[in-house]
Amino acid sequence: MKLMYPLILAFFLFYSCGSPEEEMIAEQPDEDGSMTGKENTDPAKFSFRVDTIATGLLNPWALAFLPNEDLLVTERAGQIRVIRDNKLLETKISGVPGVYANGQGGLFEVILHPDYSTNGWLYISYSATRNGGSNTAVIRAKLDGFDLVEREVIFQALPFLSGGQHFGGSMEFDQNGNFYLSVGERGRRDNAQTLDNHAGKIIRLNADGSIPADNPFVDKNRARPEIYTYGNRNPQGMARHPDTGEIWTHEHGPMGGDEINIVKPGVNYGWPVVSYGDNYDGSTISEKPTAEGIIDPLHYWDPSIAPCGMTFVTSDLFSPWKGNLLVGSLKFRYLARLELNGNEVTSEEKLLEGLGRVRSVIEGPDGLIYVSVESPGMVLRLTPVSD
Ligand SMILES: [Ca+2]
Repeated sequence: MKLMYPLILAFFLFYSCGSPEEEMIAEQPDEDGSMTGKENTDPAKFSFRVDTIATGLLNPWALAFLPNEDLLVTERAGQIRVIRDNKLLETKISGVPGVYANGQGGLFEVILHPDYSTNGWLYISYSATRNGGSNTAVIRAKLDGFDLVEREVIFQALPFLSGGQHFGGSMEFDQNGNFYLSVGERGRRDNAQTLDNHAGKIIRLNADGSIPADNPFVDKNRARPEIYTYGNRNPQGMARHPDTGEIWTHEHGPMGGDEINIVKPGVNYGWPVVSYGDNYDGSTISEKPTAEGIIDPLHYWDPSIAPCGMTFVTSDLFSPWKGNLLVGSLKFRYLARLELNGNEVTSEEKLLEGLGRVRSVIEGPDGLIYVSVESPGMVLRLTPVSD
């Protein structure tokens, strides 16, 4: 339990003195892997330090660096906060759209357009509400100081539905400038298999919200033309592969069926026709986990980890992890480091165990890794330490 002691100690240090800058050394596990239960026999060993750079956040969700090095943090209830020089500023961003902050709904991600430095567009996903219902929406806007200006709703998932389940909300751009958004099936599983609604889908748009002419269902009767994939349950993580440029996503499955998939046009990912998981009451969803016409996940978690947030490691500072995939676990409160061989997940190591529900993970422009966690709400930074 070598890892846990410094982690717990750092927690108490933090709360007893209130400093935002408490540091600790999180050492790599013992050779036998007993601390982490990881299965890799040749672990990418090196030490890193964990700095707490902001605390007191309420359900922090996504992180995004601006070119001026300000770090934006969304809070689920509907605020965008700013961390500047490792300090959480009191002033909040104004002009954030009103959100349906109930259940799993609220303010989700903020990302920058790939050409942000020239066009200034930020993309913000959230659950919008109308007539007592809600569904996932995206605005784009520009920052003028602390104000969001030139706001445009570029997408609204339909229909508006009651309840607070499964909004998705993860966003990414591909290398051609196409925009992707995940929308959960809103707790109504059959939505995911019907193309007349946006729930349980990956959406693909041009950067201005218009519909790409080569989307797979643009010519199909009664299909929403924004749909790119279907049969998705509740994806809350999306990342562009640094070499292939493909968009990877993961999704919350039922009990024992969280998945990683690669986003491909027109594909049916199976929910709820097939799943590797079972219903939470133990009943069976599908006798077989695969079926003809449905693409198998490239990885699934059993037990479910409740994945949220995802990034590929590209930083030279983390060279032993280069090409790995980092995924947050809300349920088991750790950061998963997945080693890959092509599209195959070959091993998983658990990092940052026990600190909180890991909501998101990004690489900063400084090459360091930034993580947001809930309960307690804070932002952490991982820095390699040379021995
Ligand atoms: Ca599936």
